[in-house]
Amino acid sequence: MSRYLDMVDAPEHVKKLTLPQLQQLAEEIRQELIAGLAKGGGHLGPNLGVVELTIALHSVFTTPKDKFVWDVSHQVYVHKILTGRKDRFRTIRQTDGLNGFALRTESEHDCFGAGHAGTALSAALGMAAARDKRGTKENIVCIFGDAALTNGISFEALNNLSHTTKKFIGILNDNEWSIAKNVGAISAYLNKLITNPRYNQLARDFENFVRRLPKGELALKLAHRAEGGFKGALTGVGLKPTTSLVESDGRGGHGSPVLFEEMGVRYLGPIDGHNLPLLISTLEFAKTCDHPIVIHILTQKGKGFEAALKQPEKFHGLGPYNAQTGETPASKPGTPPMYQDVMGQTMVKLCRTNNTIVGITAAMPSGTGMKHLEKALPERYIDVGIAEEHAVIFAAGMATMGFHPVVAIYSTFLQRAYDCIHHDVCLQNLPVIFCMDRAGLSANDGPTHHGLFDIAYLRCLPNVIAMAPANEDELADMMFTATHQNQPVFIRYPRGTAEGVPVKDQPQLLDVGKAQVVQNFSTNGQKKVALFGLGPMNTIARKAAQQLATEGYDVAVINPRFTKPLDAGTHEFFGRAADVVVTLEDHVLMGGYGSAVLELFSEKSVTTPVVRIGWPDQFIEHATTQDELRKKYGLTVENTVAKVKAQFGETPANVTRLVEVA
Ligand SMILES: Cc1ncc(C[n+]2csc(CCOP(=O)(O)OP(=O)(O)O)c2C)c(N)n1
Repeated sequence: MSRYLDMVDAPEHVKKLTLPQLQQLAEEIRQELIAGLAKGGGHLGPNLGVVELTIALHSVFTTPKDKFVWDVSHQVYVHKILTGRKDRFRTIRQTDGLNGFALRTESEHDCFGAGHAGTALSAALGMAAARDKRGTKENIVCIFGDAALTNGISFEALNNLSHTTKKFIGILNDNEWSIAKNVGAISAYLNKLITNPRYNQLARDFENFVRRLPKGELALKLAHRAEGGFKGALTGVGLKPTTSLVESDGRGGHGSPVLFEEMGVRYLGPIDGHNLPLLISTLEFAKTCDHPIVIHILTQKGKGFEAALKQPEKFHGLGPYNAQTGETPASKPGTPPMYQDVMGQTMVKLCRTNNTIVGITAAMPSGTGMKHLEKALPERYIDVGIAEEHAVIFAAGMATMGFHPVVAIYSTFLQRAYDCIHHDVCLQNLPVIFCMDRAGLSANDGPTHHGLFDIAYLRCLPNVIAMAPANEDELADMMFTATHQNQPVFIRYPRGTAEGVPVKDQPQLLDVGKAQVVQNFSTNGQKKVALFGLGPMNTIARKAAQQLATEGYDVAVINPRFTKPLDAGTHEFFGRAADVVVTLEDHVLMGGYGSAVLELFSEKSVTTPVVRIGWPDQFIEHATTQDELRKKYGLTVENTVAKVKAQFGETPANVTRLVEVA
């Protein structure tokens, strides 16, 4: 039987379908999401939750003229399917395939790219302001999750909204989940709002409007069929605001308990986010509003897939799974642990013996491994929501009171808190410990998630100790060492499985600012090469050393451990002793570890040539695996060997964009 999905190649095709056909389309899209992501994985749960919403949006509005701005934009798969990318959908997050997020360069229907949370309201408001200034009429629709409201930027935008434009449509997609269960007062507030029977009635202007629509009576009937509590039951309802109109000065209703209305934004909801006719009617209504409006919809993360409904956190984003059962493959015996789990388990260990330590996450208990602490010692664990800036300043506050807070934030998300790192932590020299996961590539996520800049953005700040472990045991040692410092400490480590090195029961103190000589020169070698492999690149350095040794090179391998303070003595010693120095880092070359070595050599007048291997000055695309990107950009054993040989004039330089010679 042919599917409606097969006939939909563009948003205008959605508009041609009748309501029952759209409902059938929703079902078909769900099946496509479940089957299509099974092999490569992706953000299944969030996308299953927005199928009806996305269909309704494309039924009512017309992109690219109208603009849809998605917060985080991990939930745009359905939008991609409906905007001409259906045939490439199964390539999502793979090499040369669709990106997993909205991307301006991918489609004219993606008006604003994202990957980090909390940006959509500001971006959409900027677009609305621009539209008003140029006097055009397009609709700006901003879709944001309940967890986006744990983020400060969202509130900065809301604060600015009613003073900026009269025409703005916000859709609050409330499924009660961030990646983990949503936390904090706003989450509790939304919960109160949707279980408050006072709102269990339709606003008169909305009702009158809907009644005039062709299928309006049906939508109203569905909307009125509200029985029992909203939360969980997801019965269709359109809510009455406390005051139906915004005051003439742009402010919300007086004394309104509704947060949005106090911000001068008309609130409508909550409505069942899976009720297609009601969604369509509500969006049609929103289109006619001449004041900013937020529609609060209730959706279920993972709707239509039992396994995802049962485990919303796991199915927020995952790797391959069985499309029938939702089961995920067990890891092969002998697979090393994930860095994030070593970090979480080490936290538990450290907290048990040192009661000044606490763990802080910004809505990422699983991704950072802090869930281990949450489980073992919940009183030592704090989830602040998607609020990286707050997390950092909060930690600084705790540090002033004698605590050693460990803030676990992905390298890429920590960028948002740079001023807090500078102004609140480093300037006051406070002993906050930062565990920066995903330092390096997050291959299938792509440029929004690669953590390639932290060495550069941290090493210029005074008071910083910055380290990078070469394996999981060293990560534990570094965390332990960090708890003995009285200044800010940053530890960067990569996504995924570690090296398979046994982790000692009791971590050891490391000498701060001291590199580890993994392998020294032998005395009789001719061509001397010093390989400085930072963090996970130390493995590549060791392998390259083995290969070079078989070809008559005398190779030393150094694990720098610290990018700040740099071990000046060891670097200078090997710099002078070697004929060629190679630095390897999983970081951009500009301003990174290799740059630090060059600065040192310049100061010390070490003139040995330095080959730097790292990422070039460009945003790195997504790909199926890290190895593919490393190969493409030359962060490999082969390229290291080729570059060394080229330095000795032994083979022509194997041209790779990555490698620079100083
Ligand atoms: C600045 C930042 N911090 C953390 C994340 C990780 N992250 C991605 S999606 C997400 C939860 C989003 O929840 P919500 O907005 O409610 O959308 P849902 O997935 O529930 O539909 C988080 C914490 C991020 N993308 N950006």
